[in-house]
Amino acid sequence: ERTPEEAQFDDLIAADSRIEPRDWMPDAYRKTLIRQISQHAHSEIIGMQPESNWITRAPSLKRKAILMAKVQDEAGHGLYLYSAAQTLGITRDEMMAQLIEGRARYSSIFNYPTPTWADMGAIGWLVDGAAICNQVPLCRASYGPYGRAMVRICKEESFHQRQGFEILLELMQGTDEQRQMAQDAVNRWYWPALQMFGPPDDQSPNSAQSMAWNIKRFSNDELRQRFVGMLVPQAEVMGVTLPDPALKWNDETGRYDMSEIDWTEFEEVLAGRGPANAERIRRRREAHEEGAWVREAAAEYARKQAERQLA
Ligand code: FAQ
Repeated sequence: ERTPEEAQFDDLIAADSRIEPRDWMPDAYRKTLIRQISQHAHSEIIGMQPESNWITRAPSLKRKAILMAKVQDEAGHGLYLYSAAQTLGITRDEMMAQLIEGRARYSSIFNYPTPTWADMGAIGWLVDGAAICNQVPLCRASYGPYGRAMVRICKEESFHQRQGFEILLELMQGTDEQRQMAQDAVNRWYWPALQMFGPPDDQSPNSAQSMAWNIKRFSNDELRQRFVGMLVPQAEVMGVTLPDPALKWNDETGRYDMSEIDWTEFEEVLAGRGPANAERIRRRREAHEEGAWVREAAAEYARKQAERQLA
């Protein structure tokens, strides 16, 4: 027998309505949202590092300004998402502790280095492109604060994707060396970008329940297919080759055939053994420690303001 609260929750989900922070929700729903939203927030924050690495070295003042604005947008996304997670009863401090102590997940994609300027193009085109494919359906996620945060985030990610495309397009119209640099960056980012969508459907422990709760709307493999479908015509426009000789539209299945993804690499990165995992966490921890005085000053200011209001 369901309690009235349970029945109300089930009815809201069945009607494809929204669950708000004040509503009763099952513990497992709350837990899965805290897991996904905090991982997402951490990804935005850790995701600032591979690109901020290039702000001082971007090839022109215009490119510096654009890149700085993009990295700042990612910080904003992280903050909305931490706020959305906080409505579920976890504190910012708890989430930050999980991240800097290496106990939290964040997207595998941010554990790869950015050795050339073309990496800024490949990240915008492929990483932000994958982010959009994954996140547009999340605008309809059943949890209100998460879905609403996604709307603005997706608008900004679309702009990021275009700026990445434009960087690569310009390189592809340049010298042989520039074309080679762009192709090399696409070669390095393509497979990790496909891994962003998560494990194959038959190995995705969270998918079925998250879809039943209207958090996820499409499976990991469905979104991966949609992403490849978006890339193929754009790659043609730029003249870059997607590094998969088996990639081909299959009329019979109505899907792209593709080579097997290297899931061992994905597992290694998730286990903390990717090329830049240690560096990303170390840098995040240092930034947190260096920022202690800002947090202390803000807390002291808030305390004084509250005192003044009482007086
Ligand atoms: N990396 O059962 P599933 C961005 C974990 S975009 C690391 O399929 P689920 C924008 C998964 O957490 C990137 N871990 O899980 C930007 C689970 O582990 P757990 C962030 C991964 O949740 C661009 C386990 O594997 N976007 O930041 C990954 O149903 C440029 C089993 O997997 C989001 O977070 C992975 N790639 O589906 C910023 C989107 N894939 O928790 C800066 C929101 C899977 O049980 C610069 N998240 N895992 O220990 C989602 O849509 C989902 O959480 C999925 C995974 C699709 C990522």
